[in-house]
Amino acid sequence: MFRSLCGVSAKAVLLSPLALLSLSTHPAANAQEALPEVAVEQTGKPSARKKKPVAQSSAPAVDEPDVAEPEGGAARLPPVVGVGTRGLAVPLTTTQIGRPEIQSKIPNTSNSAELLRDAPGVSIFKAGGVSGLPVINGLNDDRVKVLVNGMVVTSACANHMNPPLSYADPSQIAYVEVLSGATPVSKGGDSLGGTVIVESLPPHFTGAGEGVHTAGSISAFYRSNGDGVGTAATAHAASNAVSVNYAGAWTRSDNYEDGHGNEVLSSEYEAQNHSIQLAFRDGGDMFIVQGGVQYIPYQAYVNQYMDLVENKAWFVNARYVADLGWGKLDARAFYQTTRHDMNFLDDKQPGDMPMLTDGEDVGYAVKAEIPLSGRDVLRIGNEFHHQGLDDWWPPVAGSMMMGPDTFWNINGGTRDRLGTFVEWERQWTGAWSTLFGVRNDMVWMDTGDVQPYCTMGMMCMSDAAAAAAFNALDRSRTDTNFDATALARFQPSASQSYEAGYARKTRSPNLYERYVWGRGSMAMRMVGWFGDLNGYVGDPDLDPEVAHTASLTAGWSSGVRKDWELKVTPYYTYVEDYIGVRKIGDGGMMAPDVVYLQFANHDAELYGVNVSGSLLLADSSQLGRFALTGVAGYVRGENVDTGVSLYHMMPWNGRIALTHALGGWTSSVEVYAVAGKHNVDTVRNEMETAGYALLNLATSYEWETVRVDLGIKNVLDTYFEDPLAGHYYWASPRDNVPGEGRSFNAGLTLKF
Ligand SMILES: [Cu+2]
Repeated sequence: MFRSLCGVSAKAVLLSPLALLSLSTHPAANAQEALPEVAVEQTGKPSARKKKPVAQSSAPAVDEPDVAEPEGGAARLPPVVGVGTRGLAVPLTTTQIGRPEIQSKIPNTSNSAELLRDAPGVSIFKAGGVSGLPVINGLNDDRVKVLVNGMVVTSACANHMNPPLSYADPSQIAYVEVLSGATPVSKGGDSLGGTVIVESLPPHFTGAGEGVHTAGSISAFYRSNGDGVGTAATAHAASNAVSVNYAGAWTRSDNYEDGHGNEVLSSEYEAQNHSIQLAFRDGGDMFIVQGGVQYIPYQAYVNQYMDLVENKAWFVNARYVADLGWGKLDARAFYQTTRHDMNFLDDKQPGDMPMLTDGEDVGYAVKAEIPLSGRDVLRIGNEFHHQGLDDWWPPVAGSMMMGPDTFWNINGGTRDRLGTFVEWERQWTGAWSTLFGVRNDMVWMDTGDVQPYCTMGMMCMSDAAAAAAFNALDRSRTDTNFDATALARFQPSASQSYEAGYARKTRSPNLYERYVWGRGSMAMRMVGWFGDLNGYVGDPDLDPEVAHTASLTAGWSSGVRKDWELKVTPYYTYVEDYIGVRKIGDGGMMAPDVVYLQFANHDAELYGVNVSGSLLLADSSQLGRFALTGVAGYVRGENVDTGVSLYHMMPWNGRIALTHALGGWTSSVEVYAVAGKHNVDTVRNEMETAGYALLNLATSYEWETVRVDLGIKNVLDTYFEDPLAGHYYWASPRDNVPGEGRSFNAGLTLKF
């Protein structure tokens, strides 16, 4: 019998459909209740409960409450339980997304960032088909800490075409945790907005005396819009002590059509990811080593001058999790290297302009969780991350501008960070708990001499002068950054919880923000991950940005059963030295829409509110469970120095879904609505967008060995422009990128 790759997915199906579909969990609501039992299960010991066949689980889990698993249980915990998975290390603002929800999204998207979209406060900067950039509470991209299996991976591209989440296909992901606002220092560092933790399909071990077990799955999907297809496969073998997992995925899509039936050029892509995981268990200890490769032969960019024409990467990642007498130890080490090639795909323009990047990320993290008493937990940790980057543009034969020399955009750039934290959590009474943490991150950055395409003649003057000035500088920089977090939670009953938090968080500039130097119009337009088609230059004297965030979360529910839930989180963030831009020129007659910008420190403030909730409408053994779930958010961000709106602030947006679940059958009718975007960054010529609403339908049925997903996205084929999609390369005069029109999506998964 197939018992699921990991136990997590089978267990998850036993959960209440309401919990499955609700994205507004507060996982640690019963922090004082026992969690260790779950932890043991998660480290691989299958429990008798999990053997219950999926198809027979017609009785919702809500009717059989499980005290060991507060609100959602196994699927709501990381597949491998390490440090920081309980109590205030999981603040009330956390959204945990389990395998069932992820699985239902696979037919709809190949972009793992889209998996986060339903979490309160999250929106996505549109990039290529698999490379969206997450935003949490208005703070985007590098300001969000993204950990894929604990690895810190940095975009190795001047357009951030290969952000961390682009290295994992949705089909390979088992668990996502999104922390917004005031995050514990144990999960922070070198970020401002929040933390995204993504974990792949976990190891699974057999019980004593069960012998060797094997399992696997193959799946395929089709999307009518863009003729998108994909396949994924998993294979698994396990004994009592050893687990081997393979997970691979391949996907491709042509350009999609908008709601008017027009093809949106430069939106095609193809990608494949493969990984192998080997895990060994000995009692409560586990050692996991994972290796993987990625190959993207092409990914077009609708809002950039360049396209990705090849991205090749591989990684090795090792982790050791141990339950020692004095506490829990969680240690990781990783290496990833990426070769990234940009040029023009057929859509964009003829000709040739190769731009190459070599990036590497190396690091370790050692964290420990030590129970000091029945009430106190101490978490300490030390981590190191090294980023190395070369970014160079070979000369183009016969070109006046692009030659005769190689353009060195970043030559031997390095960014090394050593982080150390200590965090103390105390359960004062049954209702009150607090968490205090401080951390230091030392950041050292440097880079080598640069070179323009040419040094003689009119065409070369700006870049040649800029290179000479840059090479004359002392470019090494050291930042001493301090973060602090304080959280207090008050939970007087199962139906009420309140949490107040303050966090000071610091991010040092990335290598591009500090060290990109070209002043020629072409060189500048090659830099920027904003999708605005403007040109950017760095500033070695940029200071780190420091955010002070205060937030309050109030959650109410009907009690343990959660027949209804409501959670509201208002927040305010003041950012000292926010890395924004100042205008240094424009495109003039030649390119009237383009502005040239230099990264610059300003003060900024952001504030907003996130709301989420669910409501059980009906629950009958014949008709199943009907529920409403909803999420809404608003953010406003402003440059305090100038009063101008920050770039890409998501206007009021929300989704409400009517869900139904009966046995293995789940369905939803969803309306997603976005208000018009009228607060725009006028310095960048950001354009306004109109409000819109989209209707989405989805249904799925899961038998023991077969799962079918059917859905229609944008049922009414509505034309819309996503407020964070940026500017359409093809539009003249300048315009927004059109969103995807209707798509019929289907997916099939076979398990064996
Ligand atoms: Cu690129």
